[in-house]
Amino acid sequence: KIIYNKIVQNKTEKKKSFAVLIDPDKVDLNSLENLIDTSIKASVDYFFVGGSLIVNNHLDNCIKLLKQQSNIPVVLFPGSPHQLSKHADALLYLSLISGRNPELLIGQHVISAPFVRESGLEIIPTGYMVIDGGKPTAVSYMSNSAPIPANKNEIALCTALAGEMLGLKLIYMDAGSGALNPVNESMIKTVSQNINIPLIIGGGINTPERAYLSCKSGADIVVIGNAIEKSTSLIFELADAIHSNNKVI
Ligand code: 1GP
Repeated sequence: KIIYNKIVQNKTEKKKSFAVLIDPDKVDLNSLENLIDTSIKASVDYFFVGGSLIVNNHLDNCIKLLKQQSNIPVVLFPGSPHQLSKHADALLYLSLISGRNPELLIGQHVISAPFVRESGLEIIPTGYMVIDGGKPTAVSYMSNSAPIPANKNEIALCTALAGEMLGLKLIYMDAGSGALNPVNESMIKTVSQNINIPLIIGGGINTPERAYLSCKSGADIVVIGNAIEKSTSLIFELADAIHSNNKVI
């Protein structure tokens, strides 16, 4: 449990982490080299790899390149059970606990269980919660279930608590890729102050300010995809904003 133990240790030490999200459908291998290089220089903590659809077959090649060119841990964040690669370090084993679609709570897990087990990946059981980010995103459409309203902190809290008590090891609150509004600070505070497992926040975080505030409110890991796809050099400012929390204790 190398990756998970590290995440827990960082939480205990109040160290905030930055995960760069890579959608293998959206990067070509040349721009990926540049992204890896920048991520190393900016001290990025994790690569998360996944997307709502993987329509090309870049997943394996993309992960192999990440592993060849850096020591940054590669964590799969799959949009479907087909998105598996034994070359990664760990798998966020997502159950969509904010939704009421049994397929995404347990159905797909049953079907893919033997393959997941065989992959040899470190499995991290994760309660995945989609929060309304102000516009329809791929995840709300693909999951066929409603997101948690952005102002319903108590629903988010009870969902996260239930996930923790069911034995899940991480909570990931996601406003959806390209969300207009990231998960708001008061919801992050409410949830983070009341659970013991690490909290991941993503979706619509496109400025260093937003990244900083998510951490300050209680996120342990901040995930950023879209903003980086638009400007690789933004990685430096985002990393500074996230890691600057580590100096304030
Ligand atoms: C989406 O949380 C991720 O699942 C990241 O979202 O692409 O908006 O950064 P962005």
